[in-house]
Amino acid sequence: MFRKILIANRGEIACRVIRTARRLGVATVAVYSDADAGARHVALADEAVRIGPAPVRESYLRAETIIEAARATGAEAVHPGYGFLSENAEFAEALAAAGLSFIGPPASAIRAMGLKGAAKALMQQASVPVVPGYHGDNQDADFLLGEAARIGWPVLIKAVAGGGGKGMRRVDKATDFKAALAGAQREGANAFGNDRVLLEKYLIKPRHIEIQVFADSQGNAVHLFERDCSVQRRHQKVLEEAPAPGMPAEMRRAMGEAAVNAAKAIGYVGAGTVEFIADVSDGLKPDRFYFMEMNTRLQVEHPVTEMITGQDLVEWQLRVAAGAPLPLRQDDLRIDGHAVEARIYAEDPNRNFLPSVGKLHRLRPPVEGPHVRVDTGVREGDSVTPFYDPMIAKLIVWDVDRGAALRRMGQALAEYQIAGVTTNTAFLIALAGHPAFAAGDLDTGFIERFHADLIPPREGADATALALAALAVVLQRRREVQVAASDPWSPWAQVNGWRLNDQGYDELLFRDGERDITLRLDYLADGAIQVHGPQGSSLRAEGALCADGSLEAVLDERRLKLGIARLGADIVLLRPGSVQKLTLVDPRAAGDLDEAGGGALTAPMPGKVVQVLVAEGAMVEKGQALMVLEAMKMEHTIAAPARGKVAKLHFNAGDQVGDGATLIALETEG
Ligand code: MV4
Repeated sequence: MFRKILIANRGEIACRVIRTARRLGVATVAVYSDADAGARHVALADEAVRIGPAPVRESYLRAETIIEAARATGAEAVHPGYGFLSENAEFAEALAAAGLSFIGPPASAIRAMGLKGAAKALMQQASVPVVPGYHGDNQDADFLLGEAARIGWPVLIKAVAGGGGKGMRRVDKATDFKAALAGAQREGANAFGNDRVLLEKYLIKPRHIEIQVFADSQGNAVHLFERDCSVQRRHQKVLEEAPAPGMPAEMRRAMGEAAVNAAKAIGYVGAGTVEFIADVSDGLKPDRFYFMEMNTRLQVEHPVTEMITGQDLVEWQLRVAAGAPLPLRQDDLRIDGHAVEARIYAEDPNRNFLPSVGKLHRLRPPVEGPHVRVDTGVREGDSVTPFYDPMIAKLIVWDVDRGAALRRMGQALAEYQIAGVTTNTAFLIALAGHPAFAAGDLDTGFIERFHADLIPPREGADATALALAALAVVLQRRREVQVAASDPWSPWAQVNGWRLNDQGYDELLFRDGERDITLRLDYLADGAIQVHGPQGSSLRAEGALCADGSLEAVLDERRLKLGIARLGADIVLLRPGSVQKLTLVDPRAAGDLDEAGGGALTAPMPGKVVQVLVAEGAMVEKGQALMVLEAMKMEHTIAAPARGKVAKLHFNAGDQVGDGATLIALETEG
């Protein structure tokens, strides 16, 4: 076994690798960019080396710098994690040239799977089923049209160098073919510097089922069963599970065998994933699965496989890279129970999943145990930055069967408390609890089909939430006054809205989204408050702020405990499965918020304007798309918050914009 390894990655996967290395007595070296100097992976490692500024091109993608760090620290091997340099054949070769081991496959295996067409041809030779189509060298448009007609409509055109859905075009009829071909070629050339395409029969109702494989340098290869990753959004996985719901044993055997053959055909060593697409228009059928691509790395979703097999895949990687044989043979491996993983992201489902950057003011994960695992690279107080993937954590649950695992997932998600950034947890709760998902009615169109159920419009605060927010404000004011006062028992140190010749009362003005809500508070003799809200609601509230940042409250006859975060004027209530933000408006400072609320539309993060969709002077409806920004490699649409007139456009297509820059001045009505 290695004595010391360097982890050429950051975030949760760097932390994940360090955990196993430590357990095996292997010393660890982390690398970090300037943005990550205080990051969790740096704190966990035995030593750490700075590799450059925040942007990945200047840090985590710098092969030379990372190899130099490995040499300088005496590391014997490099674990690449996923993303970054993990599937870079030149990096694997450069390590070998520097006398270092790559904890990953041979460069030749990475290359063999790099181009889709060539990979498909190789797989066909190895008797691995591939989608019917054309993946040859002839790229003549008329020839390809003939091939498409032979395959039968609909046909899918794929850029051979494509990935993540880029350079893909569905074509339903011959007259649409050439325009779609040109589009796929253009996208392939722009994104990957390669305009070659292949054609496939388009599968109407596909499921994404992948097989975890492992091979050692002695020529042994096994599979560790399948994962179902069909629930995706724009080619980003959202929920992953193992085993695949409804998978017949015969199909599992056939897919496992095909995946092992795929690995053997390219001389694979280490952890890999063979992705298949299953045509489920007639349910899961043992002869209706096809090779898609092979990921030559450890994947984000590997923990679900670990949970159902009881194996540590990072330990397997380290052993195999150090030259040891696979720890187990195929017959030693069994599936036990069911595991589900959810990716918790700093993003806003109600704003088309726009990434949400900022400080994690409050971050309380569920309690971990045999049923609940949290893989994360951040702690409370850390920030989600625009430089890296905004994933906060992977939540993995295990139970004896799928139904029990999904209930666990719902509970564990509801326990999560995150304030400071917007997250997708409510969306994940809706997904894990959706009846169609529970029924195993999966395919890659699931999220689109059930969009309305999964992303309901944001709900306004109810009387309970308002009373809790008011109570939190009063308790916090009392605490501040008591801390400040020299004599905490002096009448001047009380927060009770005391007025001469009147019962103590107060008014609080909250802003909830676009709604302003005035609450009247009566201070009762016993220290409680009576909160009078809209529509005649009235609740008696008392309670205490706890040292762990939670609020214990009694509302009339109901006892509640919830997380509370105070971020400037915002009060964030964290109740099981719900996050409610209320902004306390200081009536003396009215106007501040009006400016931010209406009028100016600002850039949510630094980026580039790719499209301006309206002209100055145009009347726009609430929700209408006004501008498209590209930031963090994704497109974000800036929409009108209300009906109004575009008074001024501050930027044109192609302009760079800074975080918070005013993009558009909108004159809203009312
Ligand atoms: C397909 C397909 C239907 N028919 N191929 C999308 C990304 C790439 N890895 C493969 N993809 C697809 N290939 C044929 N012949 C549908 C998809 C597809 C998809 C696949 C897996 C998971 C999510 C998806 C979402 C949309 C389309």
